[in-house]
Amino acid sequence: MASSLVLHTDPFWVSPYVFSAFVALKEKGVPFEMRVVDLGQGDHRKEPYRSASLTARIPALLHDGFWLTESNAIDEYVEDVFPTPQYPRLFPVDPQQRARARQVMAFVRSDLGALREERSSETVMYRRPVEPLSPAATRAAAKLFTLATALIGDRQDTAFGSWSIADADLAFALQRLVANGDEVPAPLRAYAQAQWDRPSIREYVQHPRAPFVPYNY
Ligand SMILES: N[C@@H](CCC(=O)N[C@@H](CS)C(=O)NCC(=O)O)C(=O)O
Repeated sequence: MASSLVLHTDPFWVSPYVFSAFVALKEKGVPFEMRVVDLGQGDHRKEPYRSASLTARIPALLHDGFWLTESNAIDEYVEDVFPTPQYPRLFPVDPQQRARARQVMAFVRSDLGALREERSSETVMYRRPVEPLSPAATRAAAKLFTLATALIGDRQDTAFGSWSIADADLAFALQRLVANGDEVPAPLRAYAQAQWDRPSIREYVQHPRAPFVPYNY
């Protein structure tokens, strides 16, 4: 029997975390359904979603009755249950590169707070107007550039020699600046744009969106 996969998303498809899980599933080539959770209506805090998800957040993956939240956990789970060689690889094979990819994924989720605040994912997907970067966000951008430059150098295509899900996450972080017309070193800009052209990523970015309505969780 074919397995059943549902990925729960916000209504506007702006979550960088849904983005990562969506790209992971698309890269694996497995069929899945997208189900909208209306965060503006607080549907993530209502039952049964709240208890099933454990964290009352999106994304949540529902796989044959198993619920999982936290996008990096979803990415790793998808890698485990749809393994190579039958399915394409999401993480580097070398343990140190694999660890580095996880490091990058943790970094873009837990660091860069001012940048994530001032260049929110809504500004990336909807091109909403932004103010000049604050000193704190400028420092965060510089930190991101240092990390990305160390990984990409002049290579411009992937961080680890062949594509990994960390590339999608790193490109999203860079697109916070690229899409908003901020200054980004040319090789990083080229890398971020090349990632945006990848079919799995383009499908998420170009998904039709309703006009954005700001909402509080
Ligand atoms: N660390 C989580 C973050 C998920 C997250 O922050 N999701 C937001 C939307 S982008 C959410 O569900 N917010 C609702 C809330 O916190 O009440 C992940 O990587 O999946």
